[in-house]
Amino acid sequence: MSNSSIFSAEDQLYMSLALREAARGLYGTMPNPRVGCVIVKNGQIVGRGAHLKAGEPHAEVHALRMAGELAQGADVYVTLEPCSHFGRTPPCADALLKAGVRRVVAAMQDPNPLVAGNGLQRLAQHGISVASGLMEAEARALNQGFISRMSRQRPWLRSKIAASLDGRTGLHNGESKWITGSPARQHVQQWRAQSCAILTGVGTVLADDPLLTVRDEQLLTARHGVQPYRVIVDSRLRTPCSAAILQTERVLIAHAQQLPQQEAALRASGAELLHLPDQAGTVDMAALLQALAERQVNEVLVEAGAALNGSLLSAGLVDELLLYYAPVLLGSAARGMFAIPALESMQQKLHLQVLETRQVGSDWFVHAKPVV
Ligand code: AOF
Ligand code: ZN
Repeated sequence: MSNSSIFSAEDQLYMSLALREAARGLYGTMPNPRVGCVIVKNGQIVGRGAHLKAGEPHAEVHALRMAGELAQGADVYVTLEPCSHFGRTPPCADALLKAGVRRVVAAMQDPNPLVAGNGLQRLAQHGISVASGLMEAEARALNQGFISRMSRQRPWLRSKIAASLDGRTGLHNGESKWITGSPARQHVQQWRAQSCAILTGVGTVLADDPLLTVRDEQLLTARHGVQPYRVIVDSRLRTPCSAAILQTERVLIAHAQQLPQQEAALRASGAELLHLPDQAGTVDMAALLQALAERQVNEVLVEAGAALNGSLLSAGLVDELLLYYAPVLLGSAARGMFAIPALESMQQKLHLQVLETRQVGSDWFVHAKPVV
């Protein structure tokens, strides 16, 4: 393959359009990656397409259909290496060969071990000019969850926290509605909508009785009407069968202790139970994430209290922090953001890289990631 120096300004332009196509799948392609494709012939765009839903055609197939005969001798820009395997759909590499394209430029190799370079290799073996790595960072950013599942066997995990400016998430008595305003809460709907699962703790279920669903109709339609899994970390099975969340579908309860009666009652209330290894009296978080990856969960949004956020952070399992700060103060008797063991030296402080800060309504959004 090749490095970026061989790419022209036109290549950049067409790949950026392919990335824009790919973004159309932000809410709908899971568990598949978001992929876009643009086909260019004699300086004209003759085909474009996006993968929109698992089981439906891949981006290249949509773009080839649009291009028809014009695909012969054309250049193809695709945000992920064309697939070479028979999955729910036949290989895109074969469709491109059949269409007689001249050149294929991919933004990145497919991390799926079933493909992993084979798609581009197959094209090259048939005399097609291939290149990879154009706008790779942008392409990876669209599919961090899929890449994480394929390469680390665990989902990409974001912790969302709404806090006061003094870093408090609720009063000492648990009251927390509402700290941030409705624009911030609408913003969170988008993070929920692009996630395969929302993770919370039983403490939050007991205190707030939340649903953790995607409520925005447009976003839910973009997800083909399917709610994300809601996963409750509940080591000792304290979730009451009357919890509102059990009135919804796709609820998983991750537990460590085995309590056959409660298990049966919760199953009868519609939940699916995931029995996981016990780690110091609570569910082993790494095992939970692995179990979610096995269910093809790419992106997890954590909406939980200090205990769960703290244990995920301490275990090094938090990939991003979505922090919404309201311009209010709750005082030091109120609840904090991360329950972690006391630090004994400033050298132990946890460093963050801030990716973005922005005002959302009257609140402040800080997008950060732990520095590992
Ligand atoms: C592409 N173009 O637009 C996408 C690709 O089960 P299937 O047939 O839908 O295959 C899913 C796999 O195909 C997925 O895991 C990833 O490796 C690749 N996705 N490939 O050429 C696309 N969405
Ligand atoms: Zn494909």
